[in-house]
Amino acid sequence: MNDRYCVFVYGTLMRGERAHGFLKGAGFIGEYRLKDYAMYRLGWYPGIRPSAGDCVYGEVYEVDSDMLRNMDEYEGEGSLYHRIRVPAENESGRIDVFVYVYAKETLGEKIAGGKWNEKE
Ligand code: PCA
Repeated sequence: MNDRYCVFVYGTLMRGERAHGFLKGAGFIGEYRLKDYAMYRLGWYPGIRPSAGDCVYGEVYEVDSDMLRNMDEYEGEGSLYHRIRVPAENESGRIDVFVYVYAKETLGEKIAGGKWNEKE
């Protein structure tokens, strides 16, 4: 299968973060933001949830179905996170992307700026 998918990543999958290796060979599309989502610290990784007026910043990559499957496994798709489709935007426009949204009830501290690599 050579299907391609756009994925918005905002945490450990981002460039320079510990799980970025899952995106080896993926095409970088650009920096994007998700409106009306907020980021929470869940320990060494973040999660996002719908939250009106908040914004989450991340990177969009184009991946194939094998990469997507590997990321689903790493993220615990279906239990820890749900992979859903949302619109992401930046200066050049709006695209539909997949994103991992936190699936559990317990939330950590909100990361007000919405950027995982500026969390400190
Ligand atoms: N990894 C995924 C979801 C949260 C995380 O740490 C990501 O970077 O988008």
